Amino acid sequence: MKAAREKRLPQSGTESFNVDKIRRDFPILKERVHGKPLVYLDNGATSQKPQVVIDALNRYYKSENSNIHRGVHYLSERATANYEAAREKIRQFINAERGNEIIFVRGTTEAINLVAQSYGRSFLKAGDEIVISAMEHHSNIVPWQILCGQIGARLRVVPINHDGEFVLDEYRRLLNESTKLVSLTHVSNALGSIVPVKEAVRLAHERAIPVLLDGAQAVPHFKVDVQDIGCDFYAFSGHKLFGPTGVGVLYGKAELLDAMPPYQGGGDMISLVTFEKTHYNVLPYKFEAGTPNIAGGIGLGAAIDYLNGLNWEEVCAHEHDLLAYATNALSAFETIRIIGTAQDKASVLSFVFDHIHAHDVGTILDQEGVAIRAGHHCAMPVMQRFGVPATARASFALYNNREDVDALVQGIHRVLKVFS
Ligand code: C6P
Repeated sequence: MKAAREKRLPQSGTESFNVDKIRRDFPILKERVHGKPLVYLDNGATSQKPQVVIDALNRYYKSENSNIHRGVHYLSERATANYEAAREKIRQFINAERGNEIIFVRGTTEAINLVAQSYGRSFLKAGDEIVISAMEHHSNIVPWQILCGQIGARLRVVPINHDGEFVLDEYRRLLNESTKLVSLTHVSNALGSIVPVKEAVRLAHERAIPVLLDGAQAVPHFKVDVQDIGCDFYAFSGHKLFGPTGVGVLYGKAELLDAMPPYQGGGDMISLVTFEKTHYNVLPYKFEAGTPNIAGGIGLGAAIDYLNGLNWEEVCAHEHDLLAYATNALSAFETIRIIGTAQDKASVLSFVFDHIHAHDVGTILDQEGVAIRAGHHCAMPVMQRFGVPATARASFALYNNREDVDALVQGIHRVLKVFS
């Protein structure tokens, strides 16, 4: 059993990655919590922000604040230019073909709801099927259930195996002439499993089925190339990518976005309004009704600038090393069961004790300065699949180090002592 588990450990590490230098870029990491140094292992929920992002937000409000796309004055033109520059940075970051394929939204949740309500209500009908997987976040379940209720479509669910891996054969079997949309997570937030999305897209496209990918937990950990993957839509949140809250991205292929009706009506998404008829604006503005989160967009651009200064291969190797180190350490505890042992995993370590509730684990760790998440992680079907009410989840980011894992392990010893 132990040997089998060890075989699945990711290969460990990298020497050259300077995590100490990176840590200095994130001021919050110097904070103390309950008198102890902060050990932040809740990056799946939201990541911390480098000083350059905080500075960009301050700069915007201090010397650039203005509405965009509307004013003819200096500040408005400057804010518009910076906001649109951020869109271009995002385009390059995920290698989208065109800037008008990048829609600013509030986050992953809004991006998926946009596709469900705009694409789904226009192009799907009663009897059609939407395929998701058993490891989706609620944000990639509920919007489709709402759509199914509205139009009479049906949700089909690709199972996951005991390690928490996407079962490709079952997926292949589920695709049929009624399947009209596939929507999959790229990386599971509760298990860390990486879904073979390129192959999933290829199989769906053989049947001309469009694919949306939820990249909320993918983009902070490895380079994503939407053209290489071939997906039709890709959604992610700025706040998990070291950027501000309240801003995120929907990437969509221009020909699909063009064919879709607006999601919301209001300012900026129109080119002409009369009481008889409204002409909509061109992409991407057609989907950006109302004053957007301007500071958020600019802040996300600053986060991408920061990430562009790093070597992604080194980032991946470092996070791989941490995950392997933490997996090894937690595997040594007799009473801990790791939930999610996929071969291909990213930066998430979910675990349960056979006799201690995850919330108690989280509370005691917090007293030690260690921030993890405890609960169902907005992925209740994953908990049901593994027969647990909740897990404790440590999720790593590029600024975490082995000392953070050591602090987690110390904290777990404390948990065991309290419950002994
Ligand atoms: N998961 C977590 O702790 P928003 O809230 O829109 O930024 O992201 C929603 C979302 C969608 N998909 C996945 C895979 C996610 O992980 C999340 C957010 C957080 O795991 C908060 S529940």
